Amino acid sequence: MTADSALIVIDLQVDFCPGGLLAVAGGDEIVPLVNALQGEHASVILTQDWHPADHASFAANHPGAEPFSLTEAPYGPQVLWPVHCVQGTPGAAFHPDLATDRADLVIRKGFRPAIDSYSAFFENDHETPTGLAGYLRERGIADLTFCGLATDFCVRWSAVDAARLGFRAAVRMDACRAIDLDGSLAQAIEEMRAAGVTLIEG
Ligand code: VGL
Ligand code: ZN
Repeated sequence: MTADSALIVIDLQVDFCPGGLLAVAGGDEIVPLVNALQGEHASVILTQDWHPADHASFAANHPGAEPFSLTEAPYGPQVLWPVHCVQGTPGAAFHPDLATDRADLVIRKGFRPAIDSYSAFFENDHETPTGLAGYLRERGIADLTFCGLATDFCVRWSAVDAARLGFRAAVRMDACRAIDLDGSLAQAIEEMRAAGVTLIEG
């Protein structure tokens, strides 16, 4: 363990686990490993997908649109999701078995109604910052390991942005699970590698 290393646990929330509103297959299986990995890092940071009910990423807020269809948002293509992780609902809570006591920071994202936020660093316009990069730099944390849900959306964008911002970025693939929508997992792997993210199979 180095003093400048952080484990960043992405969106390990009830709605992304089996039984939830946007369930990722096997999402709950990673919880014990994620808990164990916390002991290998000086700092632990959790992200929490945290949408208002009128969020623009919900298919239900676009009359006639099907969940998992694509729309053109002002900032680019956007998948329309089933309603999920609505602020204050049980589905937005962390998985009940996730250890949260060691977290130094919980960063919420996706709270602006008009824009989605996959990455822990930027909203989906790729320019509105969440503040996480500044937090890490001020603390001198340079070495980031990502895990959580989902590999091909929020983990992918977080890790790619981290590498582009100059952090050392690794993903523990065995502590992630994917949605895999139209080849999105293969594309995510290719993009993370191209950005210089280290993929650890565990
Ligand atoms: C996520 C879709 C919508 C994720 C969040 O955490 O990967 N995916 N919101
Ligand atoms: Zn979301």
